[in-house]
Amino acid sequence: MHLTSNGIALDLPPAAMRESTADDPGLRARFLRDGYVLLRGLLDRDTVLRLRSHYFEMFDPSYLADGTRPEDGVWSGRELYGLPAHGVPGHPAHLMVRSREFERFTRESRLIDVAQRLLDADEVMRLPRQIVRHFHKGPRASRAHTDFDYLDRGSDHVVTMWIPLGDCPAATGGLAYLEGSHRLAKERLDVLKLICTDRPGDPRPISHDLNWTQRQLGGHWLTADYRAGDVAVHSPHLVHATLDNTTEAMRLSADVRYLPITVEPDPRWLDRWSGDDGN
Ligand SMILES: O=C(O)CCC(=O)C(=O)O
Repeated sequence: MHLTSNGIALDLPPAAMRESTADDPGLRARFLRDGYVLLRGLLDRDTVLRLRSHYFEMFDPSYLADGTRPEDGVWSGRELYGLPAHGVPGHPAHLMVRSREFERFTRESRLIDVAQRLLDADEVMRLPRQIVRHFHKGPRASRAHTDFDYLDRGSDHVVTMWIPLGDCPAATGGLAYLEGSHRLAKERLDVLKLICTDRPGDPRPISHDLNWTQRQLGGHWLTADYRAGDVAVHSPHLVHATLDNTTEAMRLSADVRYLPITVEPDPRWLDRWSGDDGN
C-alpha cells in the first residue's frame, strides 16, 4: 500500500517511530534527542473511545455508515450539506472543544505529569486553544510545518500532545515526523517557506509535498499505527505533517499544548479554538 499526503504518494515508506511508555526514566532525554516521544497506552482506551463517540453522536446519523456505532466513526460517504465549515460555530468540533466531556478529558493528570517531565517544570499550563481535527477519506492532510511558526509570539518552551481519538493506523491519516528536523537551523526552514507555492500569502507551512520537504531537509519521515490511548508529544521545532486518510474509518484527533507557568504564552492561544479564529 502506498501512503499519500495531500494526494502525493510518498516516495519512501515512512520508518517506524520509536515507542516509549510514561514510566521510562529516560523520557526527557529521549524527547530532547528525537524531538518527540510516542507514549503507547498513556490514556484509558475506553475513555478515548467515549469521547470519539460523543463527537460523532453530534452529526446527523446519515453521516455514519449504516449499521455502525458513533464510536466506530465510519463515514457513510455522504457529505452533510448545510453543515458549517469544520470548527466554526455550529460545527460539532466547535461544540466539542467547549464541552464538559472534552474539558474532563484534557484535564487528565497523566497528560500533566508527562508535560511536567518533558518540560522539566514544577507547574505547567494547558493552552486554552485546543484543536479537534477530523478527516474522512480523501486526499487532504496537514502540510509539513513546525508548531513554532504558529506560536511564535510566546516562548518556545512548549510541547504539543497529538492525541488520536480512536485507532489511527497510518492509512487512516496519522501524524508523521521528519526525523531529526528539530535540530535544523531556522534559516533552512525559512528559505523553503519562501518557495512554498501551494499557499501563497501564508508563510507558515513548509509544503504540502512531503517528498520535496524530505529531499530539501534530509532525514526520513516517521510514523506509527496509533491506537486509542496513545499520545505523541513533540517539540515546537520538529517538522511534521499528516497522511491522507484512505480508510472508511474517520480520523479524529486533538492537539493539546502545555508550557511551564513561568514562561510567556503566545496570546493568540489563550482563547478557545474556533475554526475561523484566523490563527
Ligand atoms: O492533526 C493534524 O492534522 C495536524 C496536527 C498538528 O500539526 C499538531 O498537532 O501539531
